[in-house]
Order: sequence, then structure tokens, then C-alpha cells
Amino acid sequence: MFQKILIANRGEIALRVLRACKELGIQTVVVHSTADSDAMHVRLADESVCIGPPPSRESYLNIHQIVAACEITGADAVHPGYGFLSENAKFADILAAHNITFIGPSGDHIRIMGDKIEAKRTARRLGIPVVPGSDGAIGDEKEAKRVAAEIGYPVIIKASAGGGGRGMKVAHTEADLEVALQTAKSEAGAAFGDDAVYIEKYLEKPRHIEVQVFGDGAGGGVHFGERDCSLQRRHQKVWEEANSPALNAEERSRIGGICAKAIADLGYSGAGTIEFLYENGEFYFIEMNTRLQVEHPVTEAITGIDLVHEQIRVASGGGLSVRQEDIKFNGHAIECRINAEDPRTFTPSPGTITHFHTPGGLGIRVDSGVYSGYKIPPYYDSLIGKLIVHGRNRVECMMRLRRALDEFVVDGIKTTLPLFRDLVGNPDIANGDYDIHWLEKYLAKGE
Ligand code: MV4
Repeated sequence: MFQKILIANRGEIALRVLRACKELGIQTVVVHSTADSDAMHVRLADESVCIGPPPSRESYLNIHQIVAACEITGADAVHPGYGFLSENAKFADILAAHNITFIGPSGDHIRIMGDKIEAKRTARRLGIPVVPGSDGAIGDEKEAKRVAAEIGYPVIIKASAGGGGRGMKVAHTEADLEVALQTAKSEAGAAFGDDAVYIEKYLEKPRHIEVQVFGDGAGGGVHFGERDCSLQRRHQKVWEEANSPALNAEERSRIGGICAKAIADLGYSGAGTIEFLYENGEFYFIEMNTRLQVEHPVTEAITGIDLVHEQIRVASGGGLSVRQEDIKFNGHAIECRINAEDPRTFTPSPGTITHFHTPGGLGIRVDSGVYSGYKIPPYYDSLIGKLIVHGRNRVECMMRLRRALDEFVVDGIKTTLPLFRDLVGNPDIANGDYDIHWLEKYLAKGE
């Protein structure tokens, strides 16, 4: 097991990882920018190293500074959290070259999944169902038209170097295709320095369902069920649940089994998320994330398994603590992302939190790095905490969520809490009847 882990992140996830390390008896080092000297995880860590000024490029993304902090403190592993360097293959490679363990998959696996064409080709080869479309990059307009005619309109053009919704264009007819292809290519070239694009059938009303997987580092793989993350705004998840209200146990076990086998065959190590669009009872692979995700606590709630413990175990060579048959799905969990933003316009609202009071009681978890008197710096994303609620079933979970939202107090700044108080009383949400477009339509109506 590791002696000392360096946490290369900030905010609630840095605290989340720090808690897991403390439980495992592992020493902790945090790196932070000058904007985060007063952060909770900096106060709670055994050691901290200031690595630079507020802009992420000069601190949280500065590989050399982070490697130097490892050398100075004698850390033997790095947990990257999510965002920042968590899916940076070069960072994983550089740490490996310094005999520091990256708590995550190999640089090569990160690289494959970062290239969306390569990711899709790999998924298909491993037996994962994918969205119908081009087999690789589109050469020219003629090829685009041929593929589109074959799969049928509407189609979507995506940048291979994109992902997470960046660089996508929809074409409803052949007349739209030329413009869509040219703009997608030039935008991709400008944004990513790589203009490779691919084409897919455009699914009009899917849900976003993602499967949590783990490779044990020794050729084995398991799945931890799925999360439904359909409630998004501008590709930012707002509300996530496990299980998906749309799946039954048979579907869960079938898609989970396919994903677990794929991860084993790939020789993947650590946590991963296989993202699907789900429409009319069918799953279609879109992307794979090679990191721990923001919404992992809903999976922890229904399985009772600490996924950060498992990441650390696997990275240290100890394997997973559970086999597939030990993983049971118990009840229902919902996560609300509490952002320091206007609840309708989502304009960031940094500043001082004058009063912070979190709800408690059975089935309630709050993951947050903020406290009364904390000043939210304006330099980073606006997530200030997550409310995760668990119940024996979805109805109990929703009752408890409504009560927990009533108890939650964040004064001094605007937050997304009022949005959740509205959503929890909405009939479509109560029925689990929503797709990836539901939230934006709801916000546009201004109800
Ligand atoms: C799609 C799609 C429809 N059809 N692909 C957006 C983020 C990226 N991960 C993939 N995305 C989409 N890919 C096909 N073939 C619709 C989206 C999409 C979306 C997906 C998940 C959650 C929210 C979304 C919002 C708009 C579009």
C-alpha cells in the first residue's frame, strides 16, 4: 500500500480523496494555488505545497510543479480527481517515468479514449454496441453523403478530439451536410489542432446512461451498475441518479456484463465510465471517461462501496475488494450539484458564503469543501458541493431529497438550490420521465 498520496486537485473532490486516504491510514499531500490557501482540504491535509498563482495553467495544470511537489514531499502516488490532469496521458506517462503511481489507468488507455474515433473503434471491437455511423474519420463530402444516406438523416458530425459536447454539428438533410461538415472540421481544427471528424446517426430523444466500471489491474473487470445523467444544461450535468429510472434489472445486468467483459479484455486498470445514449430500449456507446466522476457518490450510495478506496487498492496492486457477485444494488440515490450560480441563468456567483448549513439525517450525504465565512474564488468551476440522497426506493429518495433541500442553507451568494426545489416537485421528474433535452426545454419555458 502507498505511504503518501499527493492530491492534484481542489474543492470537494480533493476533500473526498483526502477522506479516503485518512481512512486507509495513508499520509496526504495537497498542492494548491495561491487562491486556495484557505481551502478546507489544505487545512485538513498532512502537508500542503503551494504550486503557483490562481490560473489553472500555472498551478493545477502545471505538471512540472506537481512532479516537483511529489519529489519534495516523497509522495509515492498521485490522485488526480476529476478535470484538470485526470485524463492527461502525458501526465500519467511522466509520473510513471518518475516511479510515482498515477491513480488511474495507463497513459495508453487514456490516449485511446481521448481520441473519440479510436475510442469508438475500440468499443466496437470489444463488443460494446455503438451508434451507427462512419467507420473512422470522414475523408471528404462524398464519403459523408454516402454514409449519411446509408444510416439515414438526421446525422451528427463530431470532432475526434472533442468530446463532452464540444465540436458537434447536426445535419437534418443532405442540403445541410456540406455546411455542417465544413464548420465542424474548421472549428475542430481551430479548437483542438486536429480536424478529424466522424459521422453518426443523430438520436433525437435519448437518455444519457453511463456504466461505472473498474479494471482490477490483473485482467479482471466488474461493473457497478449505471447512472442516469440525462438532466444536463449545456453539457453540464445538474442532477444524476442511480439506478436509471428507465432500466430494469435484466437490462442493467446485460449492459453491465458487456462493459465488465470489455474492460477485462482491454486489460484496463482502475475506475472508468462507459457513456451511452439510450433510446427505444437500445444502448449506443458514445464515449468513455477514464477517471472518477463527479457523480460517483450515487453509485457508492446504492452499492455501499467506496470507489476511491477501490481506486487506491487497484493502483497499489492490491486488486478490488469485491467480485461481481458481491456487488448488489440497494435502493435509489439522487445527486444534486450545488453550484455558485444564478439558478435560472447559471451566471457564476462567486463571493463570501456568510452562512452554510447542511442537511443531515438518514440517507443524506453532503460532499463539499466550503464552510461559513469561506470566500469562493472566481477562477475555477462553480461546483461548491453535492447533495446525495439515498432511499429504499425512488419515492422514498425523492421525499428525503425534498426535506433535505428545505434544510440546506447557503447565504451570501446565489446557488442552484432553488432550481432543485422546483425540480423535486415536478411531475415529469417525479415519474422519471425525462430525456437529455428535458431540462433545457424546462428552463426555456421559465416555469
Ligand atoms: C449525440 C447526440 C445524439 N445523437 N450523438 C453530447 C455530449 C457528448 N458526450 C455526446 N453528445 C451527444 N451525442 C448522437 N449520435 C446527442 C448528444 C447530446 C447530449 C448527450 C448527452 C447528454 C446531453 C446532451 C445534450 C445535447 C446533445
